[in-house]
Amino acid sequence: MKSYAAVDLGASSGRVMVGRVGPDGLELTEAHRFPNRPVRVPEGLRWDVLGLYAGVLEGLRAAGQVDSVGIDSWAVDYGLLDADGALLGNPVHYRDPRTEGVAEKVWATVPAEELYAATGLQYAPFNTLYQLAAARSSAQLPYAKRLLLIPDLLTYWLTGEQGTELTNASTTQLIDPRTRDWSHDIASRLGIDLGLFAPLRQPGDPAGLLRGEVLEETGLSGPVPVTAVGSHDTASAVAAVPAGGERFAYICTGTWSLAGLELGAPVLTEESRAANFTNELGLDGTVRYLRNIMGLWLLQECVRAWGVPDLGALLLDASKVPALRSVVDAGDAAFLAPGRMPERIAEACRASGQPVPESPAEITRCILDSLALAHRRAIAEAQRLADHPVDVVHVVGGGTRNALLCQLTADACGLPVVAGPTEAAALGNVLVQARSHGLVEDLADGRRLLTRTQPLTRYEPRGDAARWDEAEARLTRR
Ligand code: ADP
Ligand code: LRH
Repeated sequence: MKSYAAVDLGASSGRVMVGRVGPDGLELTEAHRFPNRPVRVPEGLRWDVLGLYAGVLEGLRAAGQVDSVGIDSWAVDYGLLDADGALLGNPVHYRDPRTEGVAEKVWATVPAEELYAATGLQYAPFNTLYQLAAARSSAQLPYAKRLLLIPDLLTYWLTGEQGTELTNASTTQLIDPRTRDWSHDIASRLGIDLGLFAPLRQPGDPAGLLRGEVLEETGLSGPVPVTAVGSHDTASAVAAVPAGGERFAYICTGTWSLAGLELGAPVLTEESRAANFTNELGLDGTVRYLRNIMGLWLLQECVRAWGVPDLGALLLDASKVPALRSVVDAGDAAFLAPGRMPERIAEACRASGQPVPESPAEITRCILDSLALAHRRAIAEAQRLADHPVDVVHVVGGGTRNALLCQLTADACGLPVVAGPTEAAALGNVLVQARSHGLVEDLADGRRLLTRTQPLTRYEPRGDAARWDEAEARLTRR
């Protein structure tokens, strides 16, 4: 039996989970959970990365003696280090408005079509490439000698060793998904110095040992290795989709909904670009072909505005509101920024000539119907664009605790939904560590282990496709 600490930092909370893996099974327990609250300072929206690191240390102390540690987090964001290896300022949050209008300037040098053909990444204003273009005019960038993506930064603080883990590097928009290496051509045309990045690491590679000070602070006895995992949380979550075979779609539901397919090669067609599908890199040569949907962020922001303490009661009330009265485009980047979410949703309904939801239950229902609709659209389009049909949709992440969302997703997609595991990213993180110790053979073996050991719930579609078609038409005819 081996124990692995999986540090999983989502946009809404961080957790340190312990996975115990042996010949007969896998058991996951939570050692520590802490909120991840972005902070608004005069310069903009920032991550409290020192607070997160403190949460990681506290979590490792609570985890107790482990055989290895792995770290995954949300994508695209980074810290800059100076020549002494010290962090230059708080990492900028991907919802910070500094990238507004930047993409157009980038496209004047490398047209959007060429950028997609070379990197396979969907357009999102926060891709690291656009963040770096926005940072060019900052006073800080000239002092930066190293750029570490968030999980790599925390790994550096834990071990003193620097690297750039590949799955997360693929969200920078500076990686070629065919070669799975840096796109030197794109970087040089945009004046981005790839020397800022530490050498690439593959999931499973060693990433150093916990430093003496860290051992002291956490009460662990060394040596404790840190293992590079799929450090993009979505890469880890997809690795933990308990699917057999290839005919499955997945939705990683949390702050975001990431809906799509696992493929053996990227889809780089112009049609795919126009549909804004991304090709992020996964474990073992796989590609995550998916679309970003605003996800439960919409609900999180409303709950924050309402100060609702009991999500369960709100979801129960929402389940009694008539279905599909009003829907919004849950893929719309207009919902990216924080603030005024109930009003923004109401305004979107009014603008599309639909009834305006008013009570928290009505707005919640509108959000869940809209998410299910966006899930349906993403999965249907992904199958068509990749020519890869599926028979089942796997839902993983925090949204698996929302039975209404899972049922609506099954109804909207017209496919069975298998919900679970909830802590998929942590489980994917554990599986990669277990594999580097020879306890799991490959991706398929890890998935079989999860199917055997994790609680899963199945939702059958309740066939009313025409109602979903009609709701979709309300959004597309605008
Ligand atoms: P992230 O990793 O992006 O921080 P999570 O995967 O932890 O997100 O999912 C968080 C979301 O899960 C919350 O926004 C909430 O909507 C949902 N969730 C968490 N607990 C519950 C619950 N008890 N019932 C319903 N939904 C829940
Ligand atoms: C989910 C996630 C997603 C990215 C976003 C920035 O946590 O990593 O895959 O697109 O954060």
